[in-house]
Amino acid sequence: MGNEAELFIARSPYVFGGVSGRRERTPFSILGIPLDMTSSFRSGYREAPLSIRVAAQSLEYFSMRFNISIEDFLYVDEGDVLLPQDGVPRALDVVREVAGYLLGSGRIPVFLGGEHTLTAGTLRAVVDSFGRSTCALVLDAHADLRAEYSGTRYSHACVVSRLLDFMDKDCIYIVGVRALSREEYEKLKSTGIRYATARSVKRVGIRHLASSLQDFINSCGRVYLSVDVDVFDPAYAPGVATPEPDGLSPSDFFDLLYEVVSGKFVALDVTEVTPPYDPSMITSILAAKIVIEFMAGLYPHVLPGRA
Ligand SMILES: [Mn+2]
Repeated sequence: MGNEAELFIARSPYVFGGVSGRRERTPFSILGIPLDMTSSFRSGYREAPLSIRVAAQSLEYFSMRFNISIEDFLYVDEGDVLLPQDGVPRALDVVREVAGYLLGSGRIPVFLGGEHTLTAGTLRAVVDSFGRSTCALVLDAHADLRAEYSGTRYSHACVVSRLLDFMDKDCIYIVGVRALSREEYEKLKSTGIRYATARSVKRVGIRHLASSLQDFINSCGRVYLSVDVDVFDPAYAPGVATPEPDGLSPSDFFDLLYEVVSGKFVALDVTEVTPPYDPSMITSILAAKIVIEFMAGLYPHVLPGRA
């Protein structure tokens, strides 16, 4: 990159899976965003981008689901955003600028969090690039609909409220939700944001949910996929800041991704991995698998002909 945005990126001595591809051969750019400022319970997100990069080394690059090997095209690991430490709004400005630079260069960014709050910066850059018809498909145990939490509007408990600052409620769909206050539940219903609870995912099944998501995606210009890994049951993803029982399984997620991924997807984030609470690394390994399957699923759709 040759831009002032580069001033806000620190190269990492470790790259995702130990390998970084050639820019002209891949549309994908991996960017670490070690934002770690507002956890309401336990923290350590700043270590997640590194941990996910290391975890990727244990995984195969061939996806059986998609019959695609990402080894054939790889990705560029850009490094980590250098975050200013004078508050979340300033950090989000920098995140927005760096994400905007990648999008402006035609890249498909894959953001490694960091706390979920970062989505308010990355998604803003995607809306800057692709306009107000951009949608957010959010996987999260939490509704994140509080106006503020612990005295700040920029808490990881307020992510969807911050998205509503610059997005239409019809452009948001939350999957896997199961942890929210009564006030958030009322707000979820009164705003009319579409959502599928973790319980309903199991009750109606992935195919039924996928067809509902397909209707949503059809109404969107572009789609941003935001995965807060606490959407998974803590049995599968214990290393998160705020674990919440009764969640999705990895199979639920990967089957859903298989059903809905299309050329409308323009970016991914994977947030809330908390390595100090993940001694077996299974949460980081799951996060790395999400990155690999996303790229494998999306790649055939981004070949020539993409609008
Ligand atoms: Mn969450």
